[in-house]
Amino acid sequence: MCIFLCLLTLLLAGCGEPPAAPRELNLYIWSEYLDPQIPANFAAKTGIKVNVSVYESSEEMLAKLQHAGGSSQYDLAVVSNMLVPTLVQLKLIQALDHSRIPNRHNLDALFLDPAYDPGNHHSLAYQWGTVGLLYNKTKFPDLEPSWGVLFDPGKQQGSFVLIDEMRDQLGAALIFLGHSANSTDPEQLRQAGQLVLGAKKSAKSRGFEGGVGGKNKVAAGLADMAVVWNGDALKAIEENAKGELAYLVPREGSLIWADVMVVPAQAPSPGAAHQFIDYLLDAQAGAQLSRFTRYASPNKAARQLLPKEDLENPVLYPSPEILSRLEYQREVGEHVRLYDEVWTEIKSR
Ligand code: N2P
Repeated sequence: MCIFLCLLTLLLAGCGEPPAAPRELNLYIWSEYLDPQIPANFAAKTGIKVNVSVYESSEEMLAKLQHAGGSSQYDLAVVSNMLVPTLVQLKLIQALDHSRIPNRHNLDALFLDPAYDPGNHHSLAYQWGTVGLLYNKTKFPDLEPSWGVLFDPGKQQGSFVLIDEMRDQLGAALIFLGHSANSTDPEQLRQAGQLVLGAKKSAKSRGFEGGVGGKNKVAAGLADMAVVWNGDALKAIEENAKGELAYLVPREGSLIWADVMVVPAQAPSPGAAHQFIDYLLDAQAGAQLSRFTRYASPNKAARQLLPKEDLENPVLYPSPEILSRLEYQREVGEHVRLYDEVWTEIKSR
């Protein structure tokens, strides 16, 4: 009997192997960008616990990966697609093992083999969206749909928050001036910098906020408008019981961006990271993700499970008219130094 019980115990314990170490996955991601139920479901399915750390700007994320040990601390990061070439060049992320991510086929063709990451060697799409203005439409029912409400002192109407995201805020100014948001012309960038500095110094300015900060200020009534991303705007619009808030893409145009999943170079558990990437690319999980983030899904299988109201909501999925005014945000290679200089100058004055 004893022998039988002992054998059974050994068998159940995995033939006497020491119990497996608790499996964990450290994720680094923008704030308010993951339904907490998703990691809970993933843990129930796989036994892997997801520890979520958040950031509010690409600048903060890059500094963490580059100088603060982030590339050996995190297993998975969700970052702007435009930063992928830089992260590869700086050897901060590793190649993905596609054989462990069969659900990658759920992605829309648009996000497969993209220019920022040929062959998707290092990244797979997470969500995509636009840059625009969240504003109080009760106070400003006829708000001019123009970046001029920030950049033209004659057109400023209410108090505003600028976005603490270098490429997005300078991109908006470049577009207002009629230039490309990916300009590498030093003179155009200087002009854009002057505009942003002027906006910062305006009596109507409520300063810079990273990530969800601007939408939180508008939602709390601490500012009349803010430069934000559409999903965060939609969350604020839907949470505002009085229906006072709206989102617009200025008539001069704006930026369209995508965020992607990457595995940091020295990730402690790259296997778990691949498992979670594959889980997030599942149709059900992908639909759940976009229902929570209020951003558009790059996952065509997931989109089939999303409510019609979401797919037809132009804040979430820009209409062809809006799309025609949007410019894809691209990386600018070594010219990013120009952006950094102009941005540092604005922030320090
Ligand atoms: C969600 C932030 C979206 C990231 N709070 C924009 N790239």
